[in-house]
This record gives sequence, structure tokens and C-alpha cells, in this order.
Amino acid sequence: MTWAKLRDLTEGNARFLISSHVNPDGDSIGSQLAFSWYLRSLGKKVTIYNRDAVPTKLAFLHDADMITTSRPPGPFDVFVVLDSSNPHRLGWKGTDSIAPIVINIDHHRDNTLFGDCHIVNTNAAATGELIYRFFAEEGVAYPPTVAEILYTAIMTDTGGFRFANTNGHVLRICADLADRGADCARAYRNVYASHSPNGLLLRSRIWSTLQFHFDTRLCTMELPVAAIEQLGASYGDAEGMADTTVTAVGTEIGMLLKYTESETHFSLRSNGTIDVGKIARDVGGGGHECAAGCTMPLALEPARRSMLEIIGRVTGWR
Ligand SMILES: [Mn+2]
Repeated sequence: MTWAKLRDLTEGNARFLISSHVNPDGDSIGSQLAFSWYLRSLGKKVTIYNRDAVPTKLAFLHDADMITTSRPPGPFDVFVVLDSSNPHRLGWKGTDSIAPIVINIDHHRDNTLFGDCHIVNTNAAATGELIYRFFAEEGVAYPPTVAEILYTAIMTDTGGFRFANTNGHVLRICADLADRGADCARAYRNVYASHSPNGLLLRSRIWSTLQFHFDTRLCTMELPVAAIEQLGASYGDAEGMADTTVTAVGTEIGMLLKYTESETHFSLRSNGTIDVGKIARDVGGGGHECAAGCTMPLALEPARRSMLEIIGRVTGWR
């Protein structure tokens, strides 16, 4: 890991494209906005392009409206990929040829170390934490708006300071960000307490599908993708529901199954005893020990059966 190379590549070039993964979360949006702020403070020309729009609950972040979902024309000198273990995760084509230099900043375990400069630290709680460290290393002074962006990135990737990646180091960083002007209550309210009425109805629909398996060690909930449109809700309204699947006493793995007629996506969660990242990777997905995801090209019933079989095999549960 070399901050100097990152500094040299940023200082020595003029036109930057920043992108991050599909279905962006607080860390992907936050790290993009913070790094973009830094580049613009150096007088660089910056475009932030994502396949998917900024979730409404993150629109409060300063300059979130800078992020476009229209394919930018370029040309670019440097392509900055944030919070994405590989360029495929960005969900759009042409990532190979979009710019001659590629920077990869990430904290995912399955990062392929692509790019000309990769800053990949799997001990970091969030990509936002790596940007924070870069700013600290470089002595960058940033405004409260940027502190709030970094705080939100870390808050969301630690599940509101509740996941196993929450530790003294992370909390000290967040204390520093609060001292620099991040409004913690505002970040909480926007991210966790700003449901739309239709969004809450969608959540009640998901709750109603709750089931236990393996003597309550596994908990599942289901989301028919069609219900989103039916209720006039949005995909983002279901966010965080996967986390609630692992909140029962005695439940070690939780999963939310989002399904269409031909495809089922699993959001896997663990209480820390079982590495769900490994389970997800075994079926072509990815993620961390406590939060991971994967997709099967199967309808709900066969996909659920297949996953129960896999979990039974991996854990020895009956
Ligand atoms: Mn992240």
C-alpha cells in the first residue's frame, strides 16, 4: 500500500472518472464523494458515474447530485474504482479502455488487485476509512461536509457501528470526523429513519415471509421483486432488511432472498460464528464474513432448496 503513488497519480493528471459498484451503498457513494472533493480541491476535472442512481436516503450528502448515471463521453486520464473488488462489479461495459491509468481503492477481501495503483486493505471497515487515512497521511484539511460524507461511509459499512468491523480504531476515526463537523444525528436520521410510507409497507411484506430452518439457526425472509413496483416502493426501501434476518437469539445465519421468476439473489448475514463470505463465494458471489451476497439463476423454490443444502453441508446442521 503506497499513498505516495496515489498522490503522484492524482497530482500528475487532469481528467478523472470515478465509479463504484452496482446498487451503491453509503460507503460507495461516500468514498466517491470524498475522493472527488479531494481531486476538485486540487483543481482536477472530475466525473462520477455509476450504473445505478444514488439512493434517496443518501441524497443529503454534499454534492451527491454530482453523481451521474449517464455514460460520460471522456476522455479521461485516470479511472478511479472505489469500494469494488473488481471492475465487473461496476455493472457497465468498457471499464478496460476508459482511461490509461486505473486506481483501485477498496477493503473487500475478494479484491483482485487490479489497476496500476491498488490500495486494498481488508482490515479497513470501509473504503471511506481508507480515504480518511489518505487525507490524514497527506495532511488534507477538509470541510464539515466532507467529514460527514466519510462518517456516513463508515457508519453504513459498520451497520451503524454494530458489525464485527466496529472497533476502537473505527470509533476514534468517527469521533475525529464528528469533531470536524460531521452531524451524526443527521446522518442517522437520513440513512436509518427516512422511510417512505410505501417503503415501510414493502418491509412489512418482507417481514411476513419470515421462516426458521435448522432449529432456528437459519432465518430466511423473502422479497418478490415484483412487489416493489406493485407497492410503488423502490429497491432501496428493502435495504437493511437482510440485517434483520440474523437478529433472533440462536440464529447464526440469516438470509434475504430477492427473487424474480428466473433468478434468486441471496443477501447472507452471519452473527459471526460462520463465514458467509465463503458460502457466497462458493456459489459465485462475494462479500465479507458477516455480510455477503450471491445469485442463482433459479426461481425461489429450487434456489432456496439448493442454498439450504449448501448451508447444511458447510455447517453440518440438520
Ligand atoms: Mn464498503
